[in-house]
Amino acid sequence: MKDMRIKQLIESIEGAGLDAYMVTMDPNIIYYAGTISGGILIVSPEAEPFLLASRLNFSIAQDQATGCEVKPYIRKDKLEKITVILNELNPKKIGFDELSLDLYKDLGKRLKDVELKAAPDVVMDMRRVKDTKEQGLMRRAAELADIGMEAIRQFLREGVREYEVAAEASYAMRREGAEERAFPFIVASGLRSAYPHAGVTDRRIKRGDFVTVDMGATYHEYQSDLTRTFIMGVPSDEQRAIYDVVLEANEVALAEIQSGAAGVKVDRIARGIIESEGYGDYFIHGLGHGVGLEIHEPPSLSKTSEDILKVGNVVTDEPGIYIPGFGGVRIEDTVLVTDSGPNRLTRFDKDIDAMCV
Ligand SMILES: [Mn+2]
Repeated sequence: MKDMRIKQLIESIEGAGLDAYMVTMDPNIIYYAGTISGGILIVSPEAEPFLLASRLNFSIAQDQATGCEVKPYIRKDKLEKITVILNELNPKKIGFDELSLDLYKDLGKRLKDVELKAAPDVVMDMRRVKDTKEQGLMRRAAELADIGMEAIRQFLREGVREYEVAAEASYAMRREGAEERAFPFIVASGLRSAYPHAGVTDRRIKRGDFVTVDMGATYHEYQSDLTRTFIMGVPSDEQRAIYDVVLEANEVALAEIQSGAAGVKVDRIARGIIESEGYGDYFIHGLGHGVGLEIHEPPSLSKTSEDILKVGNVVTDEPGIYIPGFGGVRIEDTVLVTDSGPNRLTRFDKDIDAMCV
């Protein structure tokens, strides 16, 4: 019996002019087959879907997978098993989301007169619009991130190290049910706050520092993404000026995260605010990205985005200003597009007074 999502996938495969499709990315296997087993899901309009799972994950795949027949493979016979299933379908054109170069070459040799075509949109398009159940999971993932950020606010003081800050958030979220951190945390203090992707070091936090914390939680495989910049003590005039600009950009952009809005336009509005205050050269990334089973997925809010927002999309709103040798500020929320406008899933405070510790 084919699951609803697999039925829709088959329509997309046909719409893209493909005879079969290989789903290989773990988040896509979760989405279409309902299992965290990984493996390769082979779908075609002509046959029952097959999930090839490694012997190690065969048992979990059998227990969890819906809408497909599960078969095991071992490393040695993986290529052979894929080839046998695909050859029976007699396809001319096979799409895939992602393939290693080795597998791409090996399959190309074995499947004669078959075109292998990268077609990630075929599987990604449906994932953009979150259904009610997914929205509930993402709401909880966002709450867990808020819990982690609150643990940080309680813990932050002069002299603690960045890695201790990260550990506090991680523990607070996991004891409330987060499965895993959504991605490696960023705790960027002092001059390091000028690095958008700073990681975490053993640096001790000092009075006067900006401390940018970028983190998220995973809940039932769904992610959240939350960034706040704390200020250690009383902000200087320049710190306050930068913080105010980023906050204004974040809040004005939030109101624009509406069904029908172009990703490029929402980015432009936030960027315009930062440019008009003279910090345009220091906003060095896009305004936001989609979130779901992956921490970065379509649609995007950026200078080059071709996306139009729809009800059910979940995107981040994360303007930032990064001044080398001085420091930086980023303020990020995870936002759901609803038919009554933007719904901020991460709820943590962002007024400057609430961020001074
Ligand atoms: Mn983000």
